[in-house]
Amino acid sequence: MNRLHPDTLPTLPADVQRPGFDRRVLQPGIVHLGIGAFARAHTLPITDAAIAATGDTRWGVVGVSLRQPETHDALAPQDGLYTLALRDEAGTRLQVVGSLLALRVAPEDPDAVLQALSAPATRIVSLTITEKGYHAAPDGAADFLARALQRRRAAGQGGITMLSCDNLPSNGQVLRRVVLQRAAALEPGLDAWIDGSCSFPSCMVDRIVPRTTDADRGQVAAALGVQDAWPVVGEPFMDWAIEDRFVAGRPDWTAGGARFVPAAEPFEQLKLRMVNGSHSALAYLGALRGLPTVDRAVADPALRGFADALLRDEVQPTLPPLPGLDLDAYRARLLQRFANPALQHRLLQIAMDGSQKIPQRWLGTVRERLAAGQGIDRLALCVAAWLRFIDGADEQGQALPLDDPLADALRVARRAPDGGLGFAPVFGDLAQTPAFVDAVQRQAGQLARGGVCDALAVLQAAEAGPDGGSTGGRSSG
Ligand code: CS2
Repeated sequence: MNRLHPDTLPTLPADVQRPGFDRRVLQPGIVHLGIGAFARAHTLPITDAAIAATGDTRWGVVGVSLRQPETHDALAPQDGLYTLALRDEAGTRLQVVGSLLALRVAPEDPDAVLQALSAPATRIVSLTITEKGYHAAPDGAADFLARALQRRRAAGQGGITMLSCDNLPSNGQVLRRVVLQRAAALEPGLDAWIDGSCSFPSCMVDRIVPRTTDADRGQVAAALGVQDAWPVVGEPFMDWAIEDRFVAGRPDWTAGGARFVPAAEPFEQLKLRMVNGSHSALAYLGALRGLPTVDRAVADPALRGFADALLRDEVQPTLPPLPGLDLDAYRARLLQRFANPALQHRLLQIAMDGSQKIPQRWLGTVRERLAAGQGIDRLALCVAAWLRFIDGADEQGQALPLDDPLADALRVARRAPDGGLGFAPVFGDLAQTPAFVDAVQRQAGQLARGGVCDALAVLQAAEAGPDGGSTGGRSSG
């Protein structure tokens, strides 16, 4: 079978969307750090749409892998072309994405990465490096950025925009902090220059993108009639709310469905607490029950009911109002997205890196509710389920992998008398908050006695009780 390549584009079936621009005249204006599945299913196709709609050819993308060579090795023979497959129960829509012009692998050629970042044509550096990528250690993304900005400054170039697209609240501020910290360690005054000439807008990103499987590769090849070694699969839904603070221009991403907003934080809170918060809840509770995927978890009436009530009663009341947003409709649509049977999104993929995800997904909500004297029973069950997950086995005794940068420390913390609640990198001051500790211990006891099923049933019974349950703070009837 032929390979996907510019030369084989004309052979593709007519219903496969192709790049709507001439790739040969595209200039590299964006460097993307962390060119994994998410960026290739979200940021890049939206950039394709912007280039096609405006004819502005300054926004080709150089993709950088910070660790593994696989993406480079798979896409170099395809001249950067790859397929995005958007799937739901209605079917699959295929699109060949054209904005990825070149790939670099940091461990193989760090200088090529620095060259791309400091090239005069580079105006934006976007990042999807996951939650654990935001540190100022001398081998991470912040270090590459600081060293490239040092070169830019020395060469008399202007500033650039650095755009974090990771699932962190105020992700632009988080990125700014680690880049400035790294810069200050490199050269006195570099941090001040960066802060004065560059910008770090925050943004909220949303699209479910499961890890690509061999079965996905087989299906895409069968539909295309050519082999694509590195396609990516996602849901049709997409959202991207970006602060419009770009110091050296930007593509018109609205052409691909993005929106520019004065402040991203309310959108980030909404998305992290609703989408990611319930995702992680389903991941740990579902994995303990031995379920494989998100759609299977929400097909379970007790788990679906739990996720619905968690969002409605405990999460929604903490969210700031957003103009035109109907939270109940958002929640209903979210559960529908989770039910998408064509995604096969593994619970264990979401369960990864819990120590890096849980604070922004659950614990902000917990703190606000406790401060307002409100109940946290469902959030407490989520925390208890995560702690159980650390032990490494589901309720049938099947092994559950603990894939987390703090795995060893978590296993040690789990053996303490408080069962892990004193683990400061995750829980911080909450370990000294009796209302939190009591609520989690109660749910942990329930889990230990009767498992997930019983814990869900007890909460459900409390909700159905005469006082409408103990969680309080319902946003709507
Ligand atoms: C998921 C997210 O893996 C995870 O932790 O919760 O990747 C989620 O699918 C996306 O943020 C949805 O936008």
